[in-house]
Amino acid sequence: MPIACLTDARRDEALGELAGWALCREGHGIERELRFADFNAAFGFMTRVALHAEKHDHHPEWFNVYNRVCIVLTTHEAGGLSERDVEMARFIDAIA
Ligand code: HBI
Repeated sequence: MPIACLTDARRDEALGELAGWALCREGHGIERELRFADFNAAFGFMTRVALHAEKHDHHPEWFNVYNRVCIVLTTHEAGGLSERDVEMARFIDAIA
């Protein structure tokens, strides 16, 4: 089942709900940088996201150095942003 790309209107609506996220990749992705108390806290966060990603078959593109985690969400199969990215961003915001 192909994954639909968000319409521009839905993308803008979703971004309005996702404080801290910004468009990237020429509008095909969203990104956020998170900072934690230390590396352990950052890695614990990444572990929770990883389990969620596996459960939902939707995985972040991310970079971690010490307490900093930089995340990009995009949907390769849709060639841009999909509802899966919105759902993953909401989950990340809820546990960050
Ligand atoms: N994760 N972010 C993201 N985007 C995808 O398109 C994607 C994924 N995880 C697994 C997945 N697609 C599979 O359905 C295959 O397309 C790799």
